[in-house]
Amino acid sequence: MINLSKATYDIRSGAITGKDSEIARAQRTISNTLGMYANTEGLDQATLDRLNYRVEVLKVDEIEGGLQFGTSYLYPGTINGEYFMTKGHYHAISNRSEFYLCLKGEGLLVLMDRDRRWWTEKVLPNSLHYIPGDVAHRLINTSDEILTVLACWNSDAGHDYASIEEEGFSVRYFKVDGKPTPVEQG
Ligand code: PAN
Ligand code: ZN
Repeated sequence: MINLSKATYDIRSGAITGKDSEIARAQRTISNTLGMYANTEGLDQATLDRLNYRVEVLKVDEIEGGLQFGTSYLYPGTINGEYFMTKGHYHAISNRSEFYLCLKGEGLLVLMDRDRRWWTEKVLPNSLHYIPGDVAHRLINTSDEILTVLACWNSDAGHDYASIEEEGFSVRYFKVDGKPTPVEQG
């Protein structure tokens, strides 16, 4: 059981502090996430080594009724024109929902239901997003700064990445003439 008496949350930066043993930190470089981009030809080593995103999450018990709390930091950039993004997932217990709250940066939250219908919500400082169960979700950074997003979700939800790895999202976003432009994938 986690004791949060020493944990703090900096609402400006998203930083979670507390006992190291109670905070999980993970990061993904572009080389870790290559498979999700449409075109990865011609990338140099410096690009492959860039940070795509990192997360900080409190290590709470993954029990029914529990809540998970974390911050995602999505870096700015494009891969052959496609904006940096998170892997995206459904929840493993599919009906589990989630809140996102943007602290800094600008981007899009791409949402997709089980029938592959997609829609987006604009993510910008203080925007609050409710992600219902059975909806896949992915963040896209369309700005030049780190997109920082607080997330709170059912701690037993789990992450189903495999469905997205196999089928992808039904839309991708590219920077065309400086603007986010959707390209439907079917
Ligand atoms: C978020 C995400 C986080 C990283 O905390 O896990 O933004 O994205 P991926 O998990 O898709 O790599 C969340 O949605 N948790 O459920
Ligand atoms: Zn989620």
